[in-house]
Amino acid sequence: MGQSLTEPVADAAAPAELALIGDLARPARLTVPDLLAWPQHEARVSFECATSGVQHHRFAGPLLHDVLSAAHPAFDLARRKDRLRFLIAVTGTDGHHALLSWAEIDPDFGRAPVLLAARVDDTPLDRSGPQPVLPQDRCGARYVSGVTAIRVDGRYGPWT
Ligand SMILES: Nc1nc2c(c(=O)[nH]1)N[C@H]1C(S)=C(S)[C@@H](COP(=O)(O)O)O[C@H]1N2
Ligand SMILES: [Mo]
Repeated sequence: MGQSLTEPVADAAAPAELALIGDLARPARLTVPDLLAWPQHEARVSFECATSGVQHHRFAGPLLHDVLSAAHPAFDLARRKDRLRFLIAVTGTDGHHALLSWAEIDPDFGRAPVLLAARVDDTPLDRSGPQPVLPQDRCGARYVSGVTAIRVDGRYGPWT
């Protein structure tokens, strides 16, 4: 079957878009250039891949915590215990999927300096999409490339 001319087709020249969705008062669609609006951080990291060995990269971009906080997660910022139920689910173009917890990146808890990279080794990620950078991860599996969606989810428990 041929492709219909009226069907929307992904435009390879268009900047990749990331959807911030879930339990957010201000869900958003962001491009990689949009990520330059937040304070930029740099991280030199190495991580191991089971198939390709140790990789070394220099990433730059905002803190994931800053980007997600601007989308106003549905918790009371003044109440620390309220945040502990929230998960962050990151999805890539190919369906690769990884979870973080909110507490992991929260300055009051795990304080992991996780970036949402806009640039790797001086190459902008405008076309491929942003990439989470987890300097404390020994393995590279959560460096999801080509992120299309980040879902903040606070529906976890308590179950009775
Ligand atoms: N979208 C996507 N991102 C991904 C993966 C994947 O399969 N899909 N594999 C992960 C794994 S297992 C590793 S180790 C790193 C590998 O990074 P590299 O491609 O720079 O070697 O990418 C991670 N990011
Ligand atoms: Mo890997």
